[in-house]
Parts: sequence; C-alpha cells; structure tokens
Amino acid sequence: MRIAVVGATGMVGEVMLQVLAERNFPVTELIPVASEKSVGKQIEYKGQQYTVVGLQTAVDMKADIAVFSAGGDTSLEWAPKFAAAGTTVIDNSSAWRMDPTKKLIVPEINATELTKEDKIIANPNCSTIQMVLALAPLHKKYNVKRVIVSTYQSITGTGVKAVRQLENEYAGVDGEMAYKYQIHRNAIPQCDVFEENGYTKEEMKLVRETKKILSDNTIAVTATAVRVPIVGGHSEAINVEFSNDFDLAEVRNILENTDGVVVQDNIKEFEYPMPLFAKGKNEVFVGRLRRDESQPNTLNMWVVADNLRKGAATNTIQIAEYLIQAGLV
Ligand code: 11C
Repeated sequence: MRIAVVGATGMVGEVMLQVLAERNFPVTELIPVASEKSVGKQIEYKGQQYTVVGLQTAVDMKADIAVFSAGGDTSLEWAPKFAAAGTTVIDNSSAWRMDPTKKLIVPEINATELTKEDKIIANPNCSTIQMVLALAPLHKKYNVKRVIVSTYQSITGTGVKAVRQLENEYAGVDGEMAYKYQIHRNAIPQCDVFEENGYTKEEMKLVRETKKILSDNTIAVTATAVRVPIVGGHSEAINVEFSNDFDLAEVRNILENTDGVVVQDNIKEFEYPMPLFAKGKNEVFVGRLRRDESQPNTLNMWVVADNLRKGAATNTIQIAEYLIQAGLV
C-alpha cells in the first residue's frame, strides 16, 4: 500500500506512524505530508528517514490511502482533492463525521458498512470511540435507552500546545496558553467550543456520533466533558439505562468477549482502569462495573483509553487494515 500520512508532524500523526510500524502495516511507500511550514523536514519510520511533502504534491502522488490528522479546515479543503485523485481518505477530524454521505467507523462495530464507493471515511471523536466500544455489545443484548456520561479528558486531546502549557505550569514559568485558565491543579469543564444550546462541541459529539455509529437515533445521550491535567488517556464515568434488565456477571462476560475491550475490574485487588496504565495501549479498558441502585436496568462503568491511540491513530489504522482485508482499496 502507498500510504500518505497527512499531519505527519503533529501529535496524532506521530502516533499514526508508530502504530503503522508496530502493526507491520503493508507499506510499500510512505508519504509524510504536512503544511508548508513543515515541508522538507525529516521524519523517521522504521529506522529510515523520509522527507515531508506538501499537500498538492501528495495529491499528485495518488496514494492508495491517506490518513488525515491535520484539523477540520485542512480536511474540508483537501480530502475531496485526494478522493478525486483516487485516494481513499480516512479522516480524523470532525469535518465529515456528521455528513450523511460519509460513514463514521469504529471497525469492531460497523466496518462492514464500508464499500469501494466510500472515498472519504470519518474516524469518530476520541471520547466517543471508547464509549461506544463498551456500549455496542451491551446495546445488542439489552438495548440502551439513555446514557449519562462525564469525561475526564487528557490534555493531549488539545494538542502539543496544551502539553507545553502544563509543563510550563509545573515548572512555574510563563508561556503560551492553550486554555483560558491554568490546567495544573485544575479541572476545566470545557472541551472544545460552546454551542448554542450551552453544551460544548465535545459534549455534542458524544451525543450525535453515538447515535450514528450505533445506527440508533432513539438512544438518549447527555454529556459533561471536563479537561483534567492528565496525559495518557481519557476517562469516562458512564451511567447507562437499558430497556431490559441485565445480569452483572453476564455484562462482564460480554465485555470480556468484546474485541478491543479489556475488563479491569477487581476491587478486592484495587484493579480498575486508569490513564496511567492505558497510556500507549490500543485497547479500551472497562471497570467499576456495578448496578445503579437508584433505578432499574441501569449500569455504572468506568471506561479509559489512550485518546491518541484507540481514540485516534489506532482506530484510523484499523479502518485502513479493514479496507485492505476486505479488498476495498
Ligand atoms: C479532545 N476529543 O480531547 C478532543 C480532541 O473532534 O477530533 C479531538 C477533537 C476532534 O479535546
């Protein structure tokens, strides 16, 4: 496969390159792509140096697949140009996710929806991916009615500027701010911008994308997304009400047998998911499974994943792997 990595010098782009190498993705030609200011830079892949090229050069190279993590505006402008040149684009930004003509894919859940005609494929938001991976098998069995989710999101979701802000605040030095407020020793109840309804865009991604991925507009979702001074992954407290009653041991069993999910739930040994352990891993970790005793048919769980991996790079590369395996590229 000739693969272009658009946004190769960014945080997610770097992890994409790592994931491609780790999974021995069948790369015959790697095309690292970035904005004009990074053109000519060298990046390393499997011990070899590659020169970063610009977007138009990459379009003209007609790669088989382009994985994008370069922001919504770049995707809106350039994904159609790559697609017109015959390249299948898998886009990690929010640009195409809710476009009814584009598919929003978590491979373990809905990759089989993909066809050869899908030339721009959307990768969901990080906080949505980890939540739906845990919800999907439970939805099949018990039918999800309503989800209340509170997130504790890693600063790496904001990007390198936020990581620098936290490092500067640790060190007690002034520097550029990614957030309006100090993040060190703080929790900021705002991820992304506010929408008209008073929710943040991140909160509404959890609402809208969940319905689309699970192909069920009846699922009610309400979210509060909070930025915390953490690297390594996003954590989510998820309260889920089902139409049907469940058996807790069966819930555990279903999750233990779900591809991409690891159950870490042994309170006697103080075992539960944490970003400290999820960092650098491709799985979604689920724990603190317990019945909500305040109302029937309702489960509480705690779900953690590395937002740069399963929340972004890994999911994107898994989509690419599916395209190859299904003969769609
Ligand atoms: C965050 N979820 O952690 C975001 C980062 O829509 O792809 C990714 C933003 C997006 O703030």
